[in-house]
Amino acid sequence: MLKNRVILAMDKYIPLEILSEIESEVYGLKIGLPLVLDLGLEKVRNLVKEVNIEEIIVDFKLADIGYVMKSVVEKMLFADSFIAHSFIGVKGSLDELKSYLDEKEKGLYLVASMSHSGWNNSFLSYIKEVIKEINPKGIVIGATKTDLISSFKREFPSIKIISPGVGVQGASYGDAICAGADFEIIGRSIYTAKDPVNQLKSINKIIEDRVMNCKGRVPK
Ligand code: BMP
Repeated sequence: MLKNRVILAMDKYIPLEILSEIESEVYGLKIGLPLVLDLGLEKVRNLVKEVNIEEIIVDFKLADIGYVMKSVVEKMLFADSFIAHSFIGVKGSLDELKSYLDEKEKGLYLVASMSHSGWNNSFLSYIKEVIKEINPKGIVIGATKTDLISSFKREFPSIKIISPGVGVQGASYGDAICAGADFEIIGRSIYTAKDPVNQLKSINKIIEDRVMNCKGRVPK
């Protein structure tokens, strides 16, 4: 049985009863800014406390000076990891955030290439330099860019790739994993479904079937 490959993007409130049924079907839970603005930090913290999910990732896509990013994450240490942009550079920014998170034993993900069509890849070589220097736990690459996923996997084999853009945004379930991603981030296709639990189960089945058929092509 393939281990869970889905990170549920929670940008909207999902009741605890549903989350409890989902927890064994997902690898991670990604907390979005809209959810925190809707519920307030305290309610999000309490909700997260009640669920048993391997990795809780806070996704505010931090892009600021080190001091301010630290001031944000220190309020959310109930999470296991945090997502920041990489284009902001290292000195006085990501270097400070990374050492703070290391000290707290928390993970950092950096955005490498976004899923939407307007994302400009001209800065890719700079972004790779930043990734090399920071050596984050993982990177975010849109599932709509499978060639990039494969090339990053070859270049940074030990860095986890998490990939959004699946379902509503157009990529097919399993595409990113076949290209070398570790996890697919899926939000609306699950939480707007009439029956999110069964929808997630069907998605997991599709991913499992797809991965069985692409196995030989997954870059080592
Ligand atoms: P959905 O499956 O509903 O399209 O959600 C995708 C999730 O992934 C959202 O939380 C969004 O913030 C995030 N995301 C994305 O869509 N594209 C990116 O390039 C990076 C992201 O983090």
